[in-house]
Amino acid sequence: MQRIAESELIINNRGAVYHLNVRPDELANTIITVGDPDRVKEVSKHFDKVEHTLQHREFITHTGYIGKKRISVVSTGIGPDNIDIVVNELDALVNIDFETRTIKPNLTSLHLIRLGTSGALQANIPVDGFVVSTHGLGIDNLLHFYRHDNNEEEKQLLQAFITHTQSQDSLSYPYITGAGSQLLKHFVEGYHHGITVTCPGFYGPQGRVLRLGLSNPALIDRLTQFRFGQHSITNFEMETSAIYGLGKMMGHQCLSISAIVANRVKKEFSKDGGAAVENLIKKSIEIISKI
Ligand code: R1P
Ligand code: URA
Repeated sequence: MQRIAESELIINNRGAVYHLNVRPDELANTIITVGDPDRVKEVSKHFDKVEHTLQHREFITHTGYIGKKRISVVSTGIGPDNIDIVVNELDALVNIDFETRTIKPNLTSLHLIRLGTSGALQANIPVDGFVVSTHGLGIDNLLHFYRHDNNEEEKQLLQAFITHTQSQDSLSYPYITGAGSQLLKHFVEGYHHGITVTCPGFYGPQGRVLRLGLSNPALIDRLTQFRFGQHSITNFEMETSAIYGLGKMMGHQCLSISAIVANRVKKEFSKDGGAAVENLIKKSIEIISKI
């Protein structure tokens, strides 16, 4: 079995993985990811017991229990580049033996559930509502650094998206990955479902104009208008496509759930985004603790 060199998988003096500063024994197999480091404690305050509290840079991890269910909550910071770090290190923690630096013969499939915020792209998805991402459609470029493939439905959806948005010339080639089906089925009542577009920025890439002009001002309306069979684009944010893409390639079950803080069609912003996120955490963690 090939040994993974010190320069490729960096393990610190504590025996913990480089960016997350987490050791294999300090991580649960059910992991909630949040963008905002301050949100970690808003999740772990629902734990009956917190076992481990760790931090390095913007990556805070709390691991504990709700009843008998062991759960970790990890902050990712913002964007697909941070997700590259977080998902690779979470996977290494369970699927690479840190002593021998070799891939374990029996791989572990994690449950990775993002609880984040997002902007809605449909008028009927209200501010303060919740969206579960059936697919992560990336207009960032992270997944193109990995060998990846799509099933037939994903290929057709992607082709329809490229034709509809005419996006292949000016943007990075889009990519798409479906949600983890074992998780998706648990989050139905009280959640809207739809395709989530992941952007490599909050302003220009999400069609926001402050002082700079946009290269493709029609893009945001085209996202709203896109249809493929029953599918439409409900929302956009900055992590889902990267979590779904990397997670699926590694054999993990991934789900991204967002509290809608902005509605870009109605030009509304939540009056209390903190309360919306708190409600999302309460409702979702109750379900997560029983899966
Ligand atoms: C932008 O404000 C951030 O909010 C959303 C986006 O994906 C991006 O990370 O998610 P979080 O609230 O989880 O950070
Ligand atoms: N997060 C985003 O990325 N976009 C929004 O509009 C709101 C939250």
